[in-house]
Amino acid sequence: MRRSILIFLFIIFLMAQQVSAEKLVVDSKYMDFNKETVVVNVTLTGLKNGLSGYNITITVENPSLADIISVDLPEWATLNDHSDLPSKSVWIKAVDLNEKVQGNLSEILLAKITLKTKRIGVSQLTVTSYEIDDDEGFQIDPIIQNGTILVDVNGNGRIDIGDVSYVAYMVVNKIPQNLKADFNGNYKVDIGDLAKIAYYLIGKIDKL
Ligand SMILES: [Ca+2]
Ligand SMILES: [Ca+2]
Ligand SMILES: [Ca+2]
Repeated sequence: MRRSILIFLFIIFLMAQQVSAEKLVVDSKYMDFNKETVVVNVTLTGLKNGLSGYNITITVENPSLADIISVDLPEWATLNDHSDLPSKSVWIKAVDLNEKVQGNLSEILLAKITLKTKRIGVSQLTVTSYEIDDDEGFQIDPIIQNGTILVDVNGNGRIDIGDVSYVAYMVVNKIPQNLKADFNGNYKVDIGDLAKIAYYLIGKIDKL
């Protein structure tokens, strides 16, 4: 009896830990292919002992889709640096030198990342490494929520039959070619590209 109560309390404890844990969130964004750039926020939620600084790396998993072209840091990040851009990956460092990020905070902006989209498709925007410290010098080990970038024709947030038809029309020259639909990289929109987006739609391939 007593043992089951202990197990029960332990489960409650674990659930409470899960609920109160910090979370590192990379926004997800979708857009139509006429939009050249997109800004993605990277935020940290559920802070308990403030933040002294961070060093995070964000990577575009499908680099043919987009490049990271710039990084904007919030006002609190007086001391900051990032790796050279444009690139498919960027590391960003920031220090809360003036002690603006203190105590209990439900959400704090770490960085705004601007990407330039290159073609139709989908990519994860992944936190590939991180080091984040609170104001007591303890390392924060957040739950990671990676982002997704989706670029399509009709801007409805998914690759669907409308997008496939558009590529089909280009292949048969009913509409002008747009190299943002050149998935196989041979500088023309052809049957290979149509096959690729169609296979993606029906789930035969998992990358576009
Ligand atoms: Ca701080
Ligand atoms: Ca669509
Ligand atoms: Ca092609």
